[in-house]
Amino acid sequence: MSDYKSIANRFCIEGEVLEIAPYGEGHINLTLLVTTTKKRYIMQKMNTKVFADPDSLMANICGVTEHLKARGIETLNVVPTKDGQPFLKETDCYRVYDFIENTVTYQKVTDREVFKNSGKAFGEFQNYLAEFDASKLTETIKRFHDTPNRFADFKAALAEDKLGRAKECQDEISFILNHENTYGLVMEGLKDGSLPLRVTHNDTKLNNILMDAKTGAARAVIDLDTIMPGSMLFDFGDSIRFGASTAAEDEKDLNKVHFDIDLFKAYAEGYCGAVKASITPREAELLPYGSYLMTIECGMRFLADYLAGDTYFATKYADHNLVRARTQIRLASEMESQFKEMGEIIQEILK
Ligand code: ADP
Ligand code: GN1
Ligand code: MG
Repeated sequence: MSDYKSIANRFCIEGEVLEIAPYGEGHINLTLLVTTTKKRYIMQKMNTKVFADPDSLMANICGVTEHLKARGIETLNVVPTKDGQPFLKETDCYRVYDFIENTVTYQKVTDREVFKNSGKAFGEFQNYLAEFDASKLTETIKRFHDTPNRFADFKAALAEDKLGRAKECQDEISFILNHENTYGLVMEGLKDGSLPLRVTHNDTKLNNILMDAKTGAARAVIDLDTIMPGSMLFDFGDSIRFGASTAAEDEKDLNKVHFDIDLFKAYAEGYCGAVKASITPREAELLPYGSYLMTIECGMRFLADYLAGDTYFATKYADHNLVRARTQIRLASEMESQFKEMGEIIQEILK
């Protein structure tokens, strides 16, 4: 605590620090809740292994949050250091945000309406980003949702099999290998222009949005680290991957894990309602496939990290990444058999 306290005190925070404690369920940054005599803050040790250029990353965040604030939209408020910098850059990098009070994040959808609200909020967020000058953005992680490239990384981790773990997950490995011919569609569409390149959030899981604790309405989209050019299918798909499931991302009992098409519908109602004016027919057609793609991509990323010795995602126990990979594979395989029904839902909402 005392180290963290001295770090917190290098920022323009109000009051005396009373307590600093780990907070939230993020997989990438170390998130701490700082309580002072006056208010609360979120302090994060930034993951500079994942985000190698923290200066550009924070410039993106400052640019986007200023853009949103100018439009009266609630967003993260970056608390500067006492030297007037947007983050502390030493051996480790830290940043501080105001804690957005009276909000909650969900690790699992408990209420259809809340999920629909999150869809509306992510759709509206997409619209605000469309007004943002993309040339001001740095690509914080190259080829972030380039699924064929993620597949190449997966195969490299498998070939190395550093810890001899491949023998424990042969079925999961086969599933990922056997679906190779389904990975290219979005990247091909972006390349040949049949899908528009937009500015997207790229990490639209439900715990990256703060919902009002009383009303369940969306208050603020957070975790702005991966805002960069991408496809709308990434944002829609990643939300479905995480939220349209009957269980948490790391549920161990696979019998509890199912793709819930009614939750898909709830999210689609919120999201498509918000992007109706800008979504292209091809994007609309691919929303079901995009959901599958983001799910299987995440599954191969978890599995690759398991094979590589858990160096990327934060884990709480030895086979945490394998457990996560299994839920994603289960969901992807259930989605695959429901493309037709999902497509009909989208057409109905957009007509
Ligand atoms: P990661 O990149 O590791 O996912 P996030 O930025 O998403 O880190 O933060 C992790 C969690 O901390 C979020 O899911 C949310 O619950 C909480 N959180 C982050 N920023 C704030 C904030 N400004 N106010 C309230 N809660 C926050
Ligand atoms: C990570 O940062 P967080 O925990 O919101 C990851 C996402 C994955 C997600 C899986 C920068 O999201 O891409 O989909 O875990 N973020 C990064 O839960 O890799
Ligand atoms: Mg997060």
